[in-house]
Amino acid sequence: MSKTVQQSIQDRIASRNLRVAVLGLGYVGLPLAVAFAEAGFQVIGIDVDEKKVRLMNRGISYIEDISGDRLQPLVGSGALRATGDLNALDACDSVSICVPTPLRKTGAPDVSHILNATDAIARHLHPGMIIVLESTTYPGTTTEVILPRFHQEAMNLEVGKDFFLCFSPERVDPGREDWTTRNTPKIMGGVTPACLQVGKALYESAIESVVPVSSTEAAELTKLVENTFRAVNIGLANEVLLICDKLGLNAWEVIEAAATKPFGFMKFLPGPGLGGHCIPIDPQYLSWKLRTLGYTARFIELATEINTAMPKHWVHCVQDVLNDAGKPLRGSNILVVGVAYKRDVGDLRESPALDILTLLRDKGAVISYHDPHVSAFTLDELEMVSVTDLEGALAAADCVLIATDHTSYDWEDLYARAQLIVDTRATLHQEQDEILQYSQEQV
Ligand code: SAJ
Repeated sequence: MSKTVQQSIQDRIASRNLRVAVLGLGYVGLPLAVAFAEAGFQVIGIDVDEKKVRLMNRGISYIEDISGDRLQPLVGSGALRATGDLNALDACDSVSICVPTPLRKTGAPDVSHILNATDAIARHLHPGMIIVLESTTYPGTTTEVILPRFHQEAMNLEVGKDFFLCFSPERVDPGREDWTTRNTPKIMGGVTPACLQVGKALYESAIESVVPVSSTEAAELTKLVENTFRAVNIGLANEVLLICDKLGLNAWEVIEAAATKPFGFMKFLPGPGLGGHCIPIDPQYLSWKLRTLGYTARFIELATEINTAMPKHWVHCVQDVLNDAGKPLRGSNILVVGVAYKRDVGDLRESPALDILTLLRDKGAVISYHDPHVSAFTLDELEMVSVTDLEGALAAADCVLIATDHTSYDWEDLYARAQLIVDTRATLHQEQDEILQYSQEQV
């Protein structure tokens, strides 16, 4: 009896006789392509960005998680190559989709990159193909958006029998060394049980632990719950700050004290707001989907309301400390220290520091910034360049606002040089063992 398509593809996975494609070679796709190549597969990376394709084919890594020493041998041996040509999908047996899923200006999901990838794959869909969507998206995308396009293009092929369709959310935290693509447990959901079996067999060959769930919707929601959990708890930490302001207490002292409880508490800290390409975005995918079903995800809406109001809160703090010193905000020199969305990265995406700078500028302040990881950027057509003389800038500033607590700063020295400080990260507090009583003007 001839083998079923599933048996045949699983045998080829076991013998590494499978041509694997990764579509989208960013901070998710490149490490995944390397993981499959290191597991013994022939891998082709596909990206519309010809610069990424060129660098990868020269064995030059543009992603901090992957060193050139790891990439070069894989490219040199031919195990891994990159192309911009989507027709390469014709010769591929599996394709993992790792494309961006941002928000539109309206706040609705932008799945255009997923649609482009889907249409390209549909044109090359053939028996035995495994398709795994990794991009974070709302529950239902795989079965309501991707699957119908495959059926339109290839009516004769049946999902779960002739081809296999799964969702497996990415869990890459750029710059992290302890949890990598290979050792971070990977959720996997299939459109059918056979899809799950095949997708799990493929990913288990390159990733240490694959956690099956009952459907692609469950897998899609799992990822959104992970990051919504963070956004809501960060929102709570920010509300604790607002509560402490009302009570004349220090939020960091209270939260650090609560964190001494060895069980039943997880520490999140107040800050300038919510930045990054994941945490501010992913919950909006979930709340949007629920709104289409006539349900309001109140925790998400409330956390969003609090987190997005934090930049305005901190600008009011600047106005208050200047006012106490008899200075108007208008015309005052305000130096923002750290603009990246979190410490020790150079990523500006959704950074609340940008909102703070815009609010300060709109109120007539003379703004400048320093960030060792961000040399320059454009703020609404205004070219911003990091000051080079930090000491001089600290002395010249009427007020310093600390937005990002890069570990390279000497906070004690910075505090000594600044006239007035608004510290959205309570940096000095983090450096000292015991919990110190802070007067409010230092926060
Ligand atoms: N933030 C706070 N207070 C906190 C923690 C974070 O204000 O207690 C702010 C950060 O400054 C930043 C934003 O929230 O602006 C997001 O910070 P994050 O630590 O969540 O970092 P991300 O955005 O890089 O989140 C990624 C996510 N990884 C994936 O989606 C695969 C997230 O799930 C990880 O938990 C997180 O990294 C991590 O733990 O580093």
